[in-house]
Amino acid sequence: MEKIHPEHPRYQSLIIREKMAQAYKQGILADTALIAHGRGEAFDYIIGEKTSIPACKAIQTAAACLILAKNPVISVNGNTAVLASQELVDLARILKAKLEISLYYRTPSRALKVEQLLKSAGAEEVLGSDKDDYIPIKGLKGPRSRASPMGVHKADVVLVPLEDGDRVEAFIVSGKKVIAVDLNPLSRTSKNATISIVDNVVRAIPLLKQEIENLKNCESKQLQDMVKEFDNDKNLRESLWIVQEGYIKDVKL
Ligand code: PTJ
Repeated sequence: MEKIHPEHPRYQSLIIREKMAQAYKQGILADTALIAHGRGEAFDYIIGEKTSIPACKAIQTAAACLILAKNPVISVNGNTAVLASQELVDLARILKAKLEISLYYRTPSRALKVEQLLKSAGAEEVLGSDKDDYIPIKGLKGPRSRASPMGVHKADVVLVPLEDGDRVEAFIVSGKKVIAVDLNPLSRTSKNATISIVDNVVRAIPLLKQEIENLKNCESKQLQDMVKEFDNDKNLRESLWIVQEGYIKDVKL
């Protein structure tokens, strides 16, 4: 591997790319995970690799929603485990939320490796391992329908960084609130979620943690109003506008 210099203008992005490549070689990631990451990188590049104002608004609302939740569950796939396991474990601890492995391309070996990553980041309990019982999520088929009876099935709020659109739809149909983190404001995940954070998980999860600390002593009524007033479609339109602006401002016609 060639050394990446900290002076490189896209240093962080290249370091993350390298981390993903290593995780793929270690068998933590599915092969298509790198394609998914590349799509995320493309959107991130266009928005200037920083958290936008609409994303901040969505993060604040998500924090309020998670504080109000009775049974919050954080769903963890391969990409998010590699990019943010420590932050997800911290978030679960602060919220008393459950961590549940959910793999689109599930194999016993990948499930075990994701579990080990979360445990080495300090997680005491990780649901969704191969030892766990499971009940299929209604409306989904195959290994990705798998869900722990103690996890998302019981959840009122599910945090899903990098989720598949079908699962989000199934959660919404079953009456849960879904908080998504997806750099693509046009994805089915973003469009169907209750609150969509259009930002990179590496920035969004630490900001979410910080915002939960900021809001945790607020009155429930204030938090409820924040969630009620949030308009996800409007917020997504604002994020999309930023994607278009990012593109236009860099092209000299
Ligand atoms: O670990 P598994 O088996 O569950 O597989 C995970 C992947 C990501 C491979 C699987 O869920 C998948 O195929 O995802 P998609 O349908 O390609 O969607 C990935 C979405 O995440 C795209 O809309 C990307 O723009 C977005 N994305 C990628 N990297 C990031 C991201 N969003 C936020 N932060 C990122 N770092």
